[in-house]
Amino acid sequence: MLTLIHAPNSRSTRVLHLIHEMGIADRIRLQPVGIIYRDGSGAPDPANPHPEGKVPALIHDGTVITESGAIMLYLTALFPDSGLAPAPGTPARGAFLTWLFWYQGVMEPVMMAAAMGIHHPGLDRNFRGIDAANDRIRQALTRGAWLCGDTYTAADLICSSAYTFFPQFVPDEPAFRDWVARCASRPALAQAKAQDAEMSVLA
Ligand SMILES: N[C@@H](CCC(=O)N[C@@H](CS)C(=O)NCC(=O)O)C(=O)O
Repeated sequence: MLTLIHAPNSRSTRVLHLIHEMGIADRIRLQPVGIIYRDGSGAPDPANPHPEGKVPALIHDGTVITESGAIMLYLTALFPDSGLAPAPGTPARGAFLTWLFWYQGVMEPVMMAAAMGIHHPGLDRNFRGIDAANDRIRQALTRGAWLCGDTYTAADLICSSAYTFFPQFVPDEPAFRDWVARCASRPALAQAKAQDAEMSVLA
């Protein structure tokens, strides 16, 4: 059995979005949990099996998978016909894996630091910064409409989510703005948000 540990309007909404993109909502049980939100509201939930009390977590027959990118990789591999990930062995697969790991290891920390106004030469040397991160995406968008080429994948979903959290970092350039807007207007995202809104009312 597959269970998504989820809190409405949080990082786990990205996984809920992916689930709708993949058309597998009927295969996954949702377990809403409480978390502490960025504004300090909310509370940790003793029923949350995530080892740090965070979301998202995916439980597959008792195995706990955490980290949004790892969950996306796990689900797209488990349901390979869903069309949200290039198949292993294809040229786009390398780009896909790169984007997922780059997002977790570089982009999200860089965005968080920039949003909080944290600057340190060591951080800049290791992670570069928001301009370098934007540049990587900019370069990819000169090669295709989406990060892995001509097809929308989970890489677009997760990388664009950072700009939804922090729209101030979207460069004022048509190709960039258009990519963010196309990612934000996916019907599956609207479905995930509607489900979140329903859950928030019930909470
Ligand atoms: N690196 C993790 C981050 C998970 C994370 O920080 N989730 C937030 C929700 S937006 C959370 O659960 N916060 C509650 C807490 O820190 O206690 C991922 O990408 O899945």
